[in-house]
Amino acid sequence: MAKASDLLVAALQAEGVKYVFGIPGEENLDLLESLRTSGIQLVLTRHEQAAGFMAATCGRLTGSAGVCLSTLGPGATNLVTAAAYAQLGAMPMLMITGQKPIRSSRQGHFQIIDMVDTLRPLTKYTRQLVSADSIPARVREAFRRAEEERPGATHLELPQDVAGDPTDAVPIAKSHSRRPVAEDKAIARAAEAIRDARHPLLMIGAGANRKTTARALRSFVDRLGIPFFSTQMGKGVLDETDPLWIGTAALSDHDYVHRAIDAADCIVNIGHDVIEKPPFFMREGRRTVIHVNYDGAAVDAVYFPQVEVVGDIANSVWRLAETVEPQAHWDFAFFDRVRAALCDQLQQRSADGRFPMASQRIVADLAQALGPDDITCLDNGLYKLWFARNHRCRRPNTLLLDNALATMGAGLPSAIAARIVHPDRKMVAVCGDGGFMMNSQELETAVRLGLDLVVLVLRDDAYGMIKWKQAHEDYPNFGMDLGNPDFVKYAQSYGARGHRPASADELLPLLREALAKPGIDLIDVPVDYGDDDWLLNEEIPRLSAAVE
Ligand SMILES: Cc1ncc(C[n+]2csc(CCOP(=O)(O)OP(=O)(O)O)c2C)c(N)n1
Repeated sequence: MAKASDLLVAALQAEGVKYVFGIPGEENLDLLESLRTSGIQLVLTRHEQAAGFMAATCGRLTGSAGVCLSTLGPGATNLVTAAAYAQLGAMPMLMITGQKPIRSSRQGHFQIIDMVDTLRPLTKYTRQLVSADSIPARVREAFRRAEEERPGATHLELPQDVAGDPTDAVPIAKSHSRRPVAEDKAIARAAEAIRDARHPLLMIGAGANRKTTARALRSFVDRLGIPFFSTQMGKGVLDETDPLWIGTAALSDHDYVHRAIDAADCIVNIGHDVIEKPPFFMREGRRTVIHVNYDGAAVDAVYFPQVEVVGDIANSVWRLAETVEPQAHWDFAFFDRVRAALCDQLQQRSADGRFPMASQRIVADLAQALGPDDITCLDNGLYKLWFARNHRCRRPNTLLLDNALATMGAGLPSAIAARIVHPDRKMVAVCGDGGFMMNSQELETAVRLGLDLVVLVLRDDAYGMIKWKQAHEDYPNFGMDLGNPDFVKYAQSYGARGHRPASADELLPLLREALAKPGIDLIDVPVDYGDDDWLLNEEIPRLSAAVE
């Protein structure tokens, strides 16, 4: 007879799991042994939070739940931020945590935290596995919930005594279900609204970032020629070098894209996820908004779409593309002028020679060094705004950023996971000196796994994003400056290579060289955010307002 932990591992295999990220404790020893003899790879990390970020990123890239593992108590509480990251970011992830024996224990409450309840607000499903025979159904349900729209985090707790229980139960096979599709009448109504508009505009949100939806959107845009913009997490679903692209809603307002939004009389809103800041505020009577999503619109003061197409997004987009014909009265002339002006502005500072470097130059240099399928993983800091706004993605999921929890510390772990999932693609993590140090220990994981990665650490010796906001609000500089290790030596101490350019012109050759070599290369790039406030709050609003 097998034991419960073998059954759990068999159930993971039935779900197609290839990796489990985490740090086991003594309560997981049965499970660890079951993993050892399975085909699943244990990716041992140096912090459970990083393991959670990695599992969530696996889920984000594949659509199948990534799995992470921890012991009870302190290991499990270290997963809390990663649970929030997956849950808010709609990334399918299953957390498996250990627990003391539940039938009898001689250790009092040592290390015991009620993780099932602790994780309740941060998960779609959280259960203790109370018997071996309950494992097949619990695991299947945990995967179903994690992967079903809207995806998110789930949690199973395996107590030490249950893990060793004998069982002859077998896993439940993965089911294949199709999502319901929108009603014909809803498609007809939306089609009519698009036809009747003079300046229709397409918005691509985080929920549109699914494989089949990207294909459907491509044919929608090719057939109808309607210009599009995206939110930060909708980036790359459509090629942003396309002549119909008119920007990313990266700033809250007063950017070029907002001029186009203001001029649109119909916005087809594909896959908007309320977790992202609203890319536009509705005003009564100004325009028709068509909500195309898996679920109905959660209405609030700024979002109350008049037309809803609820059902599988890819299917709705296909059917809309087939139902609507391009209309002679559609007028995209202003959108074209917005796009031309935006593309001009995106060149500003792209070859700037200042050192410490301008973020816009860093974004431009990285774009030159990477191919269209290569992936950039961002941590959170001021530079994220510039990458979201200025970087033009060619393919889905090639700029992995977190505009949901917007946590610091996920840049390096997400790049590690992305490289594991896509060993054929070049991978770059871009972190601030603050965010990098929150999970920099994972350099050891990357070196141990023999991964090829480039890590850019943008060094301003401060928590720059908050320092910028502090200055913008006229507070004196206080509490935001920090010291750093010597990042070159720091990288070397892990067995990675460390580099520090001495001028702006050295960055691009360094990047190319690092990307061409196997192993881990860290590049310490001094960054100058000195006039970002002026650029973001005066220059871009002034230039974008001038488009006629
Ligand atoms: C875990 C976490 N702590 C704090 C914050 C708030 N926060 C957002 S950006 C930021 C500063 C980031 O500094 P750094 O990583 O050095 O990047 P920079 O903005 O300087 O480029 C802080 C403290 C956060 N988002 N996540």
